[in-house]
Parts: sequence; structure tokens; C-alpha cells
Amino acid sequence: MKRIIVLLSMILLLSACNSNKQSTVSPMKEHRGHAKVKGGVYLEKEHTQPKTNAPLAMDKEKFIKKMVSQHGFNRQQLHDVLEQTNKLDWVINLMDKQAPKAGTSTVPNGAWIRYKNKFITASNIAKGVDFWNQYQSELQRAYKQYGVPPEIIVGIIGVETGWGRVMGKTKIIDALSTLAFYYPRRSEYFSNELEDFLIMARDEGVDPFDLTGSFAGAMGYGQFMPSAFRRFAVDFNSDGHVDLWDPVDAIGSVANYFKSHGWQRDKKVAVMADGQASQLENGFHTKYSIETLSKAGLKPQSSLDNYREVSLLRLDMGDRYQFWYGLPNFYVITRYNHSSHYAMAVWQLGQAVKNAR
Ligand SMILES: [Ca+2]
Repeated sequence: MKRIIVLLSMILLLSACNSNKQSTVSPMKEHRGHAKVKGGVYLEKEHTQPKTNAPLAMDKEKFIKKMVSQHGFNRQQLHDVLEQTNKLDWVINLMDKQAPKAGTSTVPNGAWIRYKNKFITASNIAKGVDFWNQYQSELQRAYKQYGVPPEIIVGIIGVETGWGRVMGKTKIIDALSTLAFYYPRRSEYFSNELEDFLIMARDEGVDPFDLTGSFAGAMGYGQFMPSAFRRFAVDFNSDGHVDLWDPVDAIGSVANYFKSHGWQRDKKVAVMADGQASQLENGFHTKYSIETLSKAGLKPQSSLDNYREVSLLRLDMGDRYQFWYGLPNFYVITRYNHSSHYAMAVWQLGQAVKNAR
């Protein structure tokens, strides 16, 4: 997934405290049907939306041509479907606000503490325990099959959606068509996502206008993007459908995502260090030998699972920095969202829920 998702998750989780639990009935199940035209998507009813005259970042006709020639979509129906989408200017504004910014603080100011406190709270831990207890057998089955432990799956679904409480209310087709056709900076990425989304809706027999998610098109319990759906989502409850709004399919899909990105069964994630090494570059993408870190002044607080090469992680605790040895499984968590804070929050939330059970 992308950095945008975690920022969204933060906003959503903050608002989650004030909102009631959403219906857990999957929109996939509610609206599953059959397409009326060959190569078409299923449409529950005629969707009529105002047309827009704004300039295009990507040629709609070119997109339609590709969907017809490569995936056998019905040209006229797809044209009509895209005509009925809404251009969401607020989505473009939000995306602009989240464009990468340069420059970070050089003195500790508590950035990690502020981030962590959005997710690792007593109320969140209690909700995580409930989720774990409810889906204990499925979480165990996922661990057995994919090697990914319950605390990681529980941590991901907790940080992403508060265990299904906040899965987003934006029409995915509006979000994705807005970003594909009216947002040049990410147009290529989002037109590919729109492509995968339409294929998903057609394959699963759901009306694409019925599916809601984040403003960037992330869906369901684990906030999968459509491309992740096509590559990694699985039918973990064996009902014949792959449904990101079904908690059991989401559990299997998150586990499969991790396994596919190189998760190593029963290996550690990260180990805290004694000492300081502020002179070294840090981040999940860095690579150091244990000897280099030792010479810099760091010592692991427990075994490093025989790894000889690690990343150097630095958490801003407000009054000081805390250093960690990042192991390969930590890097795998960042494949879900490219952020050390994100990965650390997922892991620590999962651990906290595990300890509270
Ligand atoms: Ca299923």
C-alpha cells in the first residue's frame, strides 16, 4: 500500500472514537448480481451523475480501448459507467496535501510518541482482543498456512480500519476515476488501480457504484488497493468469492500479502538497542552489518536471530532517540505501507493486544 493509506488511517481512527460501529455486512454480498451485457459489469440500476467538463490528465477513450482490447469489457457500457462517475475535487486536494515533503527535525520532538498514541490506546487494545477472540481459529489457520502470526494480522487490520469499524465511505469508482483522469502526478498509478477495480467488480458480480472505501481507493478490513486485491486477496472462508469486506477473507488476504512479500515464519521483527548512533543514516531501507553498528556504539538487547545485516531504526521519544535493529520481517511490514512509524505501530499494537489476551 502507499503512505497515503496510513495518513488516512490516522484520520479515520481519530474519528472512529466518535462513530458507531459500521454494519459488517459486506457490500459484495449485499449487491452481488449478474451483468446484463456481455463483458459488462453488473449495474443495480441506472446511475446518473452530473457530467464534468474539466480537462483530462489521461485520455478516457484510451483507457476504455485498453479495457476492451485487453480485458474484453463492453465498450459502450464502460463509456456510460465512466460518464456516470463524479469528479471529487476534495480527493485531489487531500492527495496534494499528502504529497511527499522534504525536511525532518534534527532534534527529538516526540514524533513517534504522537504517532503511536493514535493507535496504541487502552480502548483500541480492548477492541483488538475482541477481534482476536472472535476470529481465533481463522487467525490460527492463517498462521499455519502462511506463517504469519495473529498479532501481525490483528495489528494491520487494527491500524488500517480499527478492525472494520472505519473502512471509508467514498465511492471507490469516483475516487479512482478522479485520480486516474484528473490528477496528472499519479494518473498512471490510479488508472491501473481503476483497471483492476473494474475487473474485480466484474469478476465478483458487484455493482462498482456500490463499493465504498478510502478517498484513495483502499477497500475493506485491510484497506487493499484493487491491484493488491488481484494479486494477493484470497477466498479464505471458501464461499467462492474473494471479499475484502469479509473479515475472514481479509485475514487470509493480509497473511498471503505478507507471505508473498517474504515474511519469515517465527522470526523476530525488530530488537531494541542500547546506546545511541545518531551519526548514522536511519530508516527501514538502510543496511548495516552488526559490526558497523557495534562500532557506532549500539548493542542489541536480545538475540538478532542470527541475522548479520539489519536496518537501523530511530524512534523520536521526545526527550531522546531510541534505536532499534530492524530485521527482515520489519521490512516486510513496510511493504504494506512504506513507513517505519507505520510498521512499528502495527507490530507494537499487535504485541499489546497479544499481551492483553
Ligand atoms: Ca470468501
